[in-house]
Amino acid sequence: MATTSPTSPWTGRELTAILSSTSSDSHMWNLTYMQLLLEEHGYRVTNLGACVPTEVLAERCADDSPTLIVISTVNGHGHLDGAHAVRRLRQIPSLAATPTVIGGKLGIHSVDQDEVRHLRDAGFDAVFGDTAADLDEFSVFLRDLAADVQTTAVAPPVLLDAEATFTPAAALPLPHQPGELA
Ligand code: B12
Repeated sequence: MATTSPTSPWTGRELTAILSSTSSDSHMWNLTYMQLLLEEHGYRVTNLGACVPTEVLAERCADDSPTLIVISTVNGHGHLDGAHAVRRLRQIPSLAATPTVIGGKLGIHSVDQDEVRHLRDAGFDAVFGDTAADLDEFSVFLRDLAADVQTTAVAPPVLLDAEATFTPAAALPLPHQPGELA
């Protein structure tokens, strides 16, 4: 089914997301799930897949300048690999403020507040766990972000007074009279 991404009449920006696993994580169904969720929210998703080297993630994000970067991880190393990845992303000036989140099974404990704090300190804007409540919170985050993007006006479009300023090409004086160059 063809889908269109919402764009803002003010910014003309499309909602795009880069979705990636961490460098060590080989699980894939989490990525498929997150891709579908993001698409439901109107994002055009580039899914980089599993075991993505940090430099590949950084390069792709720098090239694409996405609206949002989402790291999904479940193998238990996310609190370490994720922190490493986001520190690298934040070193790139154009990605310093790009909304970037991580979620899934971040360690081997259900929710470890030390890990969450560590990931926030490393540079993530939001950190989510693996429960249904986390998915709900993430959906709220996505809606808020879409609303922000839609209302961040670069400049309102200036509507010209068409009748006063528009001169049809046919009414402009020709540089040469017809037949003059013949
Ligand atoms: C299938 C599977 C595998 C397959 C993966 C095949 C594939 N191509 O994907 C194989 C056999 C390869 C595998 C390997 C390993 N696995 Co495995 N695997 C599983 C299993 C059984 C199911 C995972 C799955 O597909 N779930 C379906 C998806 C849709 O759900 P999900 O992954 O949980 O994602 C949800 C949430 O996490 C959350 N979420 C995820 N990302 C994000 C992001 C955001 C922003 C948000 C909001 C939410 C969110 O939302 C998703 C939808 O609900 C789980 C156990 C389980 N029942 O979960 C273990 C499990 C994930 N594996 C585990 C482990 C340890 C491993 C190995 C390290 C084992 C080993 N010693 O080799 C390796 C990993 C190696 C590596 N380099 O990563 C552990 C992780 C331990 C932990 N974190 O506490 C688990 C939990 C099993 C266990 N109970 O011990 N595994």
